[in-house]
Amino acid sequence: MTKIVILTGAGISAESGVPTFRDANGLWEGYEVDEVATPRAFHARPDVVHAFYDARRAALEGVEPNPAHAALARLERTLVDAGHHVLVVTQNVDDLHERAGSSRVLHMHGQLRSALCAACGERTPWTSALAHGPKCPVCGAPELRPDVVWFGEMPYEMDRIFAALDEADLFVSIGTSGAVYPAAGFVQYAAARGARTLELNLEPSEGTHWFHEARHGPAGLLVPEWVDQLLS
Ligand code: BV8
Repeated sequence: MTKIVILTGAGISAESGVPTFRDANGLWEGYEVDEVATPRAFHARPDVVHAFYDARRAALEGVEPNPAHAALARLERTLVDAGHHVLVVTQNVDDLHERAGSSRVLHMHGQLRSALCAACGERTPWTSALAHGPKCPVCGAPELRPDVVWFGEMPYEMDRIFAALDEADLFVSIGTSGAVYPAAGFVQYAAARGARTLELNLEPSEGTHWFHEARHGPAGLLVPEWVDQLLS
């Protein structure tokens, strides 16, 4: 039985038309992290932070999964049916993995299509804007925030992620710059516990030297190629 953990970042959604963070014309070009992706920013300027996430949530209406997402869904279907384990740990807040058919997906940095109530802590599926202060459907407080993990906040599902990394035979990192922790440290953690590690990225990431193997090119080409190779 084989256990595979796949970490994905903004690069896997780039060919779907979802902007990455640190590429040219990336999200951080238009905004400073400190303006839109910290609790302090939300407390100081909730309007600016809501506008940033409302625009990204709305943009999800116009994008589709690409061949990289589809290949990972095919990998999960084929291997899980054969009794193996496949887990996608995504830093992305889009729902393209799920829309492509992946079901074993952990969103460690949260999701755009979910609203978190700062008053009662309940989550509600959400596809429209939050800036106008809608009431929490559970407790009624007008305290809904984007259900995403900002800098300085604890990423979600860390226990399940480290449990999967402890057992992984193969750790694959797709479309991430390796700039943000704790995700950027997963490769070292997995390798130290005996996993083979592979990077599939447009260009060498900040942590590329930690990988046993690295292939560089667009995910839409590299990921289907790798899945075909693995399944053959
Ligand atoms: C935490 C929110 C602890 C949602 C995001 C110093 C050292 C170590 C750590 C730190 C430090 N100082 C501060 C920290 C902690 C900090 C951190 O790592 N800072 C960095 C900047 C140094 N981390 C945190 O704060 C995390 N929390 O540590 O909590 C804690 C402990 C106790 C109690 C409480 C807390 C929280 C991190 C999460 C922050 N939230 N996003 C959203 O807005 O989306 S991070 C943001 O950047 C995204 O979520 C994304 O996941 C993340 C990384 O970006 P990537 O996905 O890699 O995207 P990027 O644009 O960078 O790269 C794209 C890549 O794709 C590129 O390499 C490109 O070449 C490639 N590519 C492009 N096109 C393609 C492609 N590849 C293939 N095909 C293509 N077509």
